[in-house]
Amino acid sequence: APNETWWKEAVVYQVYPRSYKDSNGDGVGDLRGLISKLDYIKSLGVNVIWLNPIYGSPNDDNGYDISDYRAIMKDFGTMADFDELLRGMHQRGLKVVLDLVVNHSSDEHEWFKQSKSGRDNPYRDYYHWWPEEKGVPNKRQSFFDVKGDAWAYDEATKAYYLHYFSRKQPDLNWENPKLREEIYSMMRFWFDKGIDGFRMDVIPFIAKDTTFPPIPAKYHGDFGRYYANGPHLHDYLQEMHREVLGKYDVMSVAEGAGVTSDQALEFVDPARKELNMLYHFEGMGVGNVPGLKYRMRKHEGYSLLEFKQVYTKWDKIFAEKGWGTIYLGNHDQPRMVTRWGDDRPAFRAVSSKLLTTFLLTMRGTPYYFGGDELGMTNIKFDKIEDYQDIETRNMYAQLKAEGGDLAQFVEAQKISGRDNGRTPFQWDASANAGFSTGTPWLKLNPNYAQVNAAAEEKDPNSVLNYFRRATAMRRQHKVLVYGQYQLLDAANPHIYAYTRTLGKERVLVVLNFTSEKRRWALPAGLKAGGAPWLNNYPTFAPAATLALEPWQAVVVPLR
Ligand code: ISL
Repeated sequence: APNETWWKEAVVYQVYPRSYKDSNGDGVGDLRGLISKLDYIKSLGVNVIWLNPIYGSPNDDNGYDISDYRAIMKDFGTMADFDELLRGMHQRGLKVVLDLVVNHSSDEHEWFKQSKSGRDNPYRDYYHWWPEEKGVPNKRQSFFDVKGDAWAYDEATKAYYLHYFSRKQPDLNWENPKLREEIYSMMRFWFDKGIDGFRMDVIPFIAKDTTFPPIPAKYHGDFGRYYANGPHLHDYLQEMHREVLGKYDVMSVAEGAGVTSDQALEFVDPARKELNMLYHFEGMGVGNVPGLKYRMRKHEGYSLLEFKQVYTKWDKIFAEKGWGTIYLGNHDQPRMVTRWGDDRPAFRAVSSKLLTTFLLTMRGTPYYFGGDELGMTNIKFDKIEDYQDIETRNMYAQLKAEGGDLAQFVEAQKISGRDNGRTPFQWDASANAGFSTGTPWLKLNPNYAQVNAAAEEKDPNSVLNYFRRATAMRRQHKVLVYGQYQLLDAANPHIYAYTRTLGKERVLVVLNFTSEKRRWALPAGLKAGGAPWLNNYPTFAPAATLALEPWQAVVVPLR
């Protein structure tokens, strides 16, 4: 296939360090804990590790509020620990991708302290300030602020500063070339240490129209879409490529918040020399309740037809140039099995395996969220006090102030709350699932007695061992990486089926996305040709009409 590169063939494994493994008993995962698990990670057959932010941070938003871009968060360890971690990963042939959070910093960053100290301070223009004599600035919505206002008033200098996220996350001013040079130099610092790439947090948001006009009506209050793709965004990304990315053999992936399918190639068309990949939000929007705030999602599920349409549409975008990504969960999302599969005991393992099959048989680089290889599920807290996440807490406070339906909100968070994907990793059946000897920063899912790595290690049919077979399969068959994707039976509301084709090699993927048995007739001209490469049930009988078990997933070569 043309333009082969390591990051297209990689399986990315996402580690949320806070919840992975605690080495010192303070209840917070750390780098030494992670170091102790590198052999486990290697055994999964993944190639790239993406770590959520590990930098100096007061943790208003679990590290997405950075006070020192060149230091390691105290809770996580030291720079010496990081160097050892990086060496340990490279020794095992694993590449390391860090989070780049440069739409905003922490308000405790030295730049902001300076910036805030006076209107004449040389760092003033590192952030977006609106002096009060210009009047009240046009409304911007803050995602994490109780009042929903992205402009916070600063009494001392009589001006407002912008923060799209919490008030402790002031937005950086990319119009300022000095700020941009600081960012590039910081990126070079990490690349010179030897890291292999960046995942770029809300990177489509960095560019702003600094006149801050009213938001055009066509956005219908959809701030995320308005915030994305501001003026000069692509100039900045091209400059970043010239100054940094183009000088190293590294990968880059944009968190594509607010980016539509029409805009995606502007980020990843190689001719433009910007980024390698982007992950879109359209898949995560499937099944959302339209018009409702607070990320309320339907409990009764989602439409598989819509799901298939979205992933098929996005595959097509990168069919000729650029490269896609595929994911079903991360630290901002519920656990994939709860959201897209069926997390009841009878179906948890089998539907986790089906989702794993989907992720590893689509074109585009899979981003697999740590813990999903065990089939970890949503925690579904009953009490709002159990949530630690600033998003959930603030949305609750806001709803309370508005006199909204709090009980409904708590129910909805059982599906959509971000802490569902952040509970500590379930290593074994001992106290605190072997995550920590102290009190974990977030409660563990009580199902760790059954769902844990040690138990699954011993069971050849576990979700864990299935994931290992799936990564091995993808490594072995380039058709699964580079092969063309063709959707079959588009109108079928229960079955997701497709072929992948590369030269003479052709393979069929059939996924029964329901908890019932289903029959599925192969389209005319297709004939299964041999033993399945992967199957989440013990048997598979090739026939003109397949008899599929609940959540059955098969990958079978075609003749
Ligand atoms: O913008 C959104 C909707 O259009 C949000 O979903 C937003 O894009 C998303 O929450 C951004 O997430 C990233 O940046 C946040 C951080 O809290 C998340 O953990 C991170 O993944 C702020 O840095």
